[in-house]
Amino acid sequence: MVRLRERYFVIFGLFLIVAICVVSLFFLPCIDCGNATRVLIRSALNRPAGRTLDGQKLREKIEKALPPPDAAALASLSNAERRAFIKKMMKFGWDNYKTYAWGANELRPLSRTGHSASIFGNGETGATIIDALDTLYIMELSDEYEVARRWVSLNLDFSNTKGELSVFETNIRFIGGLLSAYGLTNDTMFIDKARAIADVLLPAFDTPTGIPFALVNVQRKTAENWNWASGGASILSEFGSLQLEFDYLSNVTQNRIYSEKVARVREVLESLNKPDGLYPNYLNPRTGKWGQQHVSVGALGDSFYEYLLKAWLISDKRDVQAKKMYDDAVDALEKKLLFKSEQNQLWYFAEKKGSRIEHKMDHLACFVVGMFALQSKNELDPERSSHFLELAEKLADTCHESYIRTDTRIGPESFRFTRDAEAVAINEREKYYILRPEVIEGWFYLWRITGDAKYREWCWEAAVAIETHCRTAGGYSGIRNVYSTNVSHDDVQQSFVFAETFKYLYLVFSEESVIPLDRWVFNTEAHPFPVRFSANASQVR
Ligand code: DMJ
Repeated sequence: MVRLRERYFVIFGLFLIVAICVVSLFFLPCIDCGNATRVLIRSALNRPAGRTLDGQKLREKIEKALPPPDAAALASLSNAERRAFIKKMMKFGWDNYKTYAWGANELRPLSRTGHSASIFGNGETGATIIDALDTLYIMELSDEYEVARRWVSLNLDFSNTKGELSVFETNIRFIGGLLSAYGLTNDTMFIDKARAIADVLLPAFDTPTGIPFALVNVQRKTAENWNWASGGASILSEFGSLQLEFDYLSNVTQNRIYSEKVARVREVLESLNKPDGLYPNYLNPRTGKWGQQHVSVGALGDSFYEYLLKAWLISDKRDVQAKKMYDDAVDALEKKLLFKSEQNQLWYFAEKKGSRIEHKMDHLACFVVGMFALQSKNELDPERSSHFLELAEKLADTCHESYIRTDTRIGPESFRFTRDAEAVAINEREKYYILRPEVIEGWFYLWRITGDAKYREWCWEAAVAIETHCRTAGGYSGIRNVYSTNVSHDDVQQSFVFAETFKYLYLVFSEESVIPLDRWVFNTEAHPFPVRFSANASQVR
């Protein structure tokens, strides 16, 4: 009898110890959250009776529980090691895409499935593969490049795509990516693929003015504009960012049809009256009249300005009309939209809506840093050259401030300037980061052009922040709020992280002879094209 009671005591004691251990897991401090098992136990215990565990949420918790990289160890890496680290980032994102979303446009790294934004229409057209091709090649990830090339050769085909394709996105990512792969390798398969896609886009140009519509329906061969765009208007950054690709395509196919389309767009833009010298973001392709008077160097305007400068550069400075239009446009922008913050005199570009100035700068608008740096390097007039270098450096500093004023050390989608705020997001919906490149892109150009090590260091800090907060077990993801280190991932690995973000980072830690800026011009998706379209593979590195 006594023995039996002792046995009960021992069993009860053991049960108590196990129970205490399990319950104590709830009270450990959160810094110790890097243990997936504990998160699993917590989730399982939290599960309401009779309901299945929410797989998406659980996965998100496990991803969050990945141990952060050792910041001190990363800070002490040599340049060669940093370069190798960026290459590993590229490979990690790529391997996950290949494993979970091969052939889809993009990867959902938490759900581990394919993803397709509406800009790509409704088809499995491998946007990530095309956007990554040239970066894989430049990074000498040869096996990955060969697999990607094979997919393009056997599978890339837009003819079955349903729904509406964005003309701009298809041009900069697909035609741009394929032409750049051709420029780097001389592999003519890429030209055939690029031409087939460009032909799918041609119905967009059938408008009374020649200014293209934004969207093409591949099956119906019809085109239209975004229904949200000011009274059926086309968008400046979209129809203004076709020239580099279409001219290059005409050059390599010996078919003038593509350059004629973009020459017409240039002609119309040149002839229009510009209010105060500014280009509004909306233009009606039927009437040739400007729509809503919204001017910005961020979303809806950005790469139009970039392509004017780059059209001049890629022509080896022969396209003087492009340079004149560029000079006039940026002079007007500077005069009307460049401001300094009240607190610390940070320089920034605001936006204009009608007669109202909105003191907001987009992450996208930080691309002007790279544009002005590139301009300054190529300016024939020394005064203009140093003026635009100063502008580039001041704006680079502002974009840097937008990064270092967050808890994640990654900048938000848009940041504002008011009496109380400086280079920070105010609206909740402007706090996200979707793996965009523009800030790193600007620092890359300034590093190449000035040789000031500060820019390379800023790039490294951004790379470490991306690794810390955007890497999940299934690939890289955007985050919803850069002001919280308790990150919430948006579950999208954007294709441009391969085309742009990883490429610019890799180039920052490479020799200048890898894609030298006097021989290559990057399209707005960071796909390099040879100056005067004449380079070949031997000029890459
Ligand atoms: C890219 O597709 C291009 O850089 C484009 O010009 C703007 N948006 C994305 C990246 O942010």
